[in-house]
Amino acid sequence: MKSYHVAVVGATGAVGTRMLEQLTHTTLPIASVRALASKRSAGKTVAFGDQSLVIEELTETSFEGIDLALFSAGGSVSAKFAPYAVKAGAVVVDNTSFFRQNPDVPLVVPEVNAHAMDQHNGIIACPNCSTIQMMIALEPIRRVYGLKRVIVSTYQAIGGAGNRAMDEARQQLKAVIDDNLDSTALTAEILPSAGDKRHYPIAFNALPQIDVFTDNDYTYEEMKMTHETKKIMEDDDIAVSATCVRVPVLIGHSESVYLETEKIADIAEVKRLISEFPGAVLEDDVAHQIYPQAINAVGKRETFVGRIRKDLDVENGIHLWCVSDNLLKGAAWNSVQIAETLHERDLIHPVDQMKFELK
Ligand code: NAP
Ligand code: 12T
Repeated sequence: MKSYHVAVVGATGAVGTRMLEQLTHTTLPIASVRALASKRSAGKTVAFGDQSLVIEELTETSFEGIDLALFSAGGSVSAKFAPYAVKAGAVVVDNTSFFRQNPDVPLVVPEVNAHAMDQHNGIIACPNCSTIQMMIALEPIRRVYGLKRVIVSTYQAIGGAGNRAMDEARQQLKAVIDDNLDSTALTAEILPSAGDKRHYPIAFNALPQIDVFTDNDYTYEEMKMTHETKKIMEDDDIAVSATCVRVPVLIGHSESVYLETEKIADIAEVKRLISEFPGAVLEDDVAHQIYPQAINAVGKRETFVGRIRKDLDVENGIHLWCVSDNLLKGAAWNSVQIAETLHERDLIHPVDQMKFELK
């Protein structure tokens, strides 16, 4: 059987370390793993199961002999280096937002649209964490009842913003508790968005900004949910408006989702459809106070769905709550699952024609 030489770009990061961990529990036949990161980390080691991998600095020539490259080192790193990986004959699974809206790049949640990969051009994009878990909750409903409209509010974990954001949050939380500081007295350097001008404390706070603002007063994170839903579900008519909020949770995104179906849905049937959908787990038994919670999703590959109920006024309106480990299904596991699916479909091979420009 074929086995693959795999590279992980951003191997020291919050997502990259989990990619390596997911690769130790994969059906993908692996011949070797190369850990790549910036110059800062070169020569250090990262764990891969009980092995330890020496980190190499990412360069234009890092992909010689590589069949599959998982990228999670930021959009600018993917923009520059993913084309070099494709040129070297690798298939890239990119976890950044850089290629997601490129018409030559499939945007994939394997349970929903694995077929989109069949005609790939060497790069497959992994969607945004908040979009992925919402797709798992909505696709079983959409397939039977159709989907017209979604209004979502997220309660997003700090881990999505990387290791430095998690360190900052831990320090702030500790300072409030141990030193009796008021949250407004804390200093912040990273959140809400490392790339923006002002920074605010997350400890005991809720920040209605993830990523930077676009010119329509929504943030990029919110607009990613809008655009990515349409692309994954292959339907530009689905209306999606999002409000993305960072909360003081380290790992595990939660979302309150309101949706309107085309046909009027039966709630008991919706629960059954979700419970049977791959990657989804129904946790909905309010009589026994059973519903998805972020703390229970940490370390799991599934998306947990509950609090499913009819809108009080709109006949085709449904509310639900969904939770997933944003660093696993939201990033590392969805990327490794894309790789497993590529292998199952025999799609891990060099491309005939280069569609991406080398910079
Ligand atoms: P992180 O913890 O800050 O890790 C960043 C990683 O990128 C580190 O391994 C870092 O290496 C590496 N890196 C940074 N600059 C580099 C360069 N110039 N060349 C090579 N490697 C470089 O961040 P993270 O949370 O893992 O996220 C990484 C990226 O994944 C994000 O920027 C985002 O684009 C994407 N992401 C996507 C999702 C999603 O929703 N699908 C979720 C989270 C993150 P050093 O240790 O050497 O600095
Ligand atoms: N700003 O991959 O900060 O588009 O939680 C994922 C997570 C961007 C992305 C975050 C972000 C992405 C975050």
